[in-house]
Amino acid sequence: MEDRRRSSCPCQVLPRDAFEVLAEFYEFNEVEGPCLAFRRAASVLKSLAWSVRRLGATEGLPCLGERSKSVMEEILQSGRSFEVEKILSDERYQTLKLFTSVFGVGPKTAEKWYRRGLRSFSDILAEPSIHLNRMQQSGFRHYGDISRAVSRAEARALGNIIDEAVRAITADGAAALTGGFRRGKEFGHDVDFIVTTPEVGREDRLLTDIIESLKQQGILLYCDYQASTFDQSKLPSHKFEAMDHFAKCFLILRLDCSRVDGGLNSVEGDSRGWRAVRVDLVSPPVDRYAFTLLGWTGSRQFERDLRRFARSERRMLLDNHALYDKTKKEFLAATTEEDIFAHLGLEYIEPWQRNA
Ligand code: 8DG
Ligand code: MN
Ligand code: MN
Repeated sequence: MEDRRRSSCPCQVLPRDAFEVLAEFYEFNEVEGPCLAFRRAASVLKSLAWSVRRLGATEGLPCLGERSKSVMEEILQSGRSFEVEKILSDERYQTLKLFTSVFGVGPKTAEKWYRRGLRSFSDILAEPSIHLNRMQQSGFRHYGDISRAVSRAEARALGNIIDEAVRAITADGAAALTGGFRRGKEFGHDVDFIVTTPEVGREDRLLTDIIESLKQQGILLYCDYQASTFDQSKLPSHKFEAMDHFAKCFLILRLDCSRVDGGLNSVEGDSRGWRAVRVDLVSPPVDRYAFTLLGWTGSRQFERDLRRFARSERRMLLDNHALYDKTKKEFLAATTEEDIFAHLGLEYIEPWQRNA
């Protein structure tokens, strides 16, 4: 055993990747505690400027519990983790991972299909009793394109398309890039924008008008529009929930090669002349713009940590809609992200520093 370990390539798996696998395993099994713990551990390692070579070096780092440490120790010693390898070779894990990689397929649907004995995409597509909803149909149709990363040049081209659409509708409207690209990432799984108009109450219409314009241009491949359910009298949510209540839409757009400097980030796409890309748009009332910008810039882990800090250190509730001071029993207004950090008694944190 020892010999085999020593002769194998060291560090086959990075502790961070191992934690991601473990987190996902628990997510598939709907066990939230360890799932979040491993996510947090992965995120702490990601934030380090150095790679861990000795367990001792991790002393003083937050969020590394006993289990994370023992997995890390095994990996540092042998280059692998028995538990992670077991998960990776597990048929159920592999199948759920494959199924949830389709747009519109969450862990519950994936589990249902797995239980029915389905193991591959062709199994699903050949099964007559399976009804795919519209989102899943698009997910399969554009699977190759939307599983491929979106480049910064493609995000910029989409920014121009959304910007043009907004300006054609209202001269004082604006579109702002958010999500991973605002944090400086070079690649993303989608492109996220906030669209606004200075006129409070006009934002719902703005979004439906943009969708109409994209349809007219013949580039709307899929659209899931959700009208606003925002209620300004409600306190910010205690729980971290990724979903917010503003008008928003989850789209698949057709991006033509000719619009992208340097071409598309796809091999077939270039010969076809276009590729499909996932785009998210959210349209808050302008007085909530700063909260939405902060919320949609992410990362999800950063948002979770910031909300936890607000609650436990400041007795304040923060979400994508508002900031509420429980001591003063009042909402704190903000027109910029700087205002929100100031209310929280924090120095401004640049988007590129929010990649937790
Ligand atoms: P990526 O696309 O490059 O993979 O990374 P990302 O840009 O950080 O992730 P994302 O999944 O696009 O989410 C961006 C932010 O948007 C993230 O912090 C969570 C946030 N978000 C909300 N509300 C909602 C919502 O209702 N749906 C989705 N999909 N994301 C939301 O705040
Ligand atoms: Mn994104
Ligand atoms: Mn998104």
